[in-house]
Amino acid sequence: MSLMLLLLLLLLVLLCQTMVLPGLSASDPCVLELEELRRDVRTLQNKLLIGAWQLTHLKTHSYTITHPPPSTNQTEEHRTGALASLPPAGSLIVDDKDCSELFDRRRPGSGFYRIRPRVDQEPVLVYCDMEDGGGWTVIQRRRHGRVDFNRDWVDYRDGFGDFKLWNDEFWLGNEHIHSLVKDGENLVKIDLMDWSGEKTHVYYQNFRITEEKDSYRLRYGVYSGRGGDALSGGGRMVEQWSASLSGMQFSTRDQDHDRYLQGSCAQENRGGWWYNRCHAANLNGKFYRGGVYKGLYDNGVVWGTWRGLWYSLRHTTIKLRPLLSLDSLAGSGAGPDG
Ligand SMILES: [Ca+2]
Repeated sequence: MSLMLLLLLLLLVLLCQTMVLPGLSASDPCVLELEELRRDVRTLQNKLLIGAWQLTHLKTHSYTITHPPPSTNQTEEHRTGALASLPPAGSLIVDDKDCSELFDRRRPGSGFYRIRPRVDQEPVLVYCDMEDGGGWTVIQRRRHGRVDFNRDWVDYRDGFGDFKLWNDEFWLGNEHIHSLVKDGENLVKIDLMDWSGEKTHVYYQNFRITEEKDSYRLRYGVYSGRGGDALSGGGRMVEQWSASLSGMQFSTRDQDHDRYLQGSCAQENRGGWWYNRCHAANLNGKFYRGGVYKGLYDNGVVWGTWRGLWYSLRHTTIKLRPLLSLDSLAGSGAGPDG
């Protein structure tokens, strides 16, 4: 399948170059078809990458999954409801770098744990998602709209929200996120659920943000998943120009680093985010009950490529896991906790 696509792509490149090069424009059917094929090839490459990662992950760890995999007809409430009985926050004082190290060392259940992304900093309390392959450090969660995400720079830098219960909402904090992703390669997974209980997810490889003096600029690699590449604006060039968040700095209502010269994306969209002019994804936006909303601005909890800009999602989770540390961990003698 992928070989056929590659051959077709090659053929089209040759055709474009030999036959229609002189008058070639962006709207030329040949160019459009070529673009579409390129996207297909990229999608296939992404699928292969994620598949390879999952295989490596399973091989390296050779762990048994202690939780049964969630069945597709279960609601999020049913699934995570079981976590309410987990040990309370702060029950473990450890020096694991992130949830992935903790998972490899002890394989505990999902819950709040102290991790220490940097040795020169105090440990920080995070929610570790130990299902879904395990070892995910959760950096953002929306569940019920009780936490206000329309906040200033300092709050987004240091983190805010509640860090106690299984359904608490929070932003881990840009400084902590930076510490987590500054070394090595990370995979980010974004889990989304709409108001009818339907779920989707996306992956981005090599997710990272720069330090505060560069306003936590966002970088990420290849996309994969079912929810669409909303971080990159949704696909077409026009949307990418105005809504791709790759390379964007972080903005809040009191610090405007977006590319929208006439105003502040953070103020209009009610959240802190890596706005461009402004977005096709706004996961820290305003929480609207029921999904569909109206207003002057598309400022809901939005993943544009899945439910559109005028649908505010019910549940969101952004979580991280290192990719390369899997190999190093396998050789580090990380055994059962003594
Ligand atoms: Ca602006």
